[in-house]
Amino acid sequence: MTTPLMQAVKELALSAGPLIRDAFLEPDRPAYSLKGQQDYLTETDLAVEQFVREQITQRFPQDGVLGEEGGGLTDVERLWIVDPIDGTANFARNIAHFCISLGVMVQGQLEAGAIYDPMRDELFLAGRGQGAWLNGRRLQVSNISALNMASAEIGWSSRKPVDAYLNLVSRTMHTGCAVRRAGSGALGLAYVSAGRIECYAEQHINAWDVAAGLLLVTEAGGRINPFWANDGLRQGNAVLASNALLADSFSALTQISLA
Ligand code: LIP
Repeated sequence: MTTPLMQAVKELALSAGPLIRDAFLEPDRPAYSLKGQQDYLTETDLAVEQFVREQITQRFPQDGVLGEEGGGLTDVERLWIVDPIDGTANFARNIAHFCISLGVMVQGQLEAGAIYDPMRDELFLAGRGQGAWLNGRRLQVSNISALNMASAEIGWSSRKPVDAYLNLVSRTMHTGCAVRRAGSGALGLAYVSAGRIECYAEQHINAWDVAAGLLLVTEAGGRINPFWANDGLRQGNAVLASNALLADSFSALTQISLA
């Protein structure tokens, strides 16, 4: 069953899709800029966030918006947590692995989330107590129970030291687990919910990268860390999302404690 909030987040994510896709396919696209080391920004990030904000303000004038590019107030009854393009580094470098991510939090609890990959036309949708879905098909995390059969994505950004990241990758690969880094935390979490990988971890990530993805993983039967603790909404936090069978093992490996 789809709730009105799931319907709203789905419609908004899908309506932003053509904006992102057309801009990506635009041959003379303006060059990107950097907000920091390896932290990319494009005009499309700004245009899509502006579009999403306008749609939310029109339809839900009472609601608040926290966006990656424009920030926003967070002490509101209902908050939309917006990443206009997650995987901007890929987008900027003509690598078709990115998405829009929208999560809706009501009184501090995630109620609905959508992640839309406009290049693959894949809509990941979840509602609290309503399950996780991909283009209308119900999702379930994988049932792989051995690390040496597993595949994990471990994200990195310049917000954390390189050695901490390399040590984590080394520890994980020494268990026989395959490690990837694809550059979009939101799609990484969506892939855990779809059973495509067993785990997504990152030593620091922001609320807009993970809001929708964390709900997808829990609604698909996976386990997550308490990302929202210690002011995760405003400061970001470490993130760990895993299938149920390997959650404790990945928690030990990543040293990120689970909820
Ligand atoms: C990105 C995340 C990725 C992280 C990057 C960046 P963006 O989000 O998806 O997991 O490693 O540093 O935060 O900037 O593409 O929205």
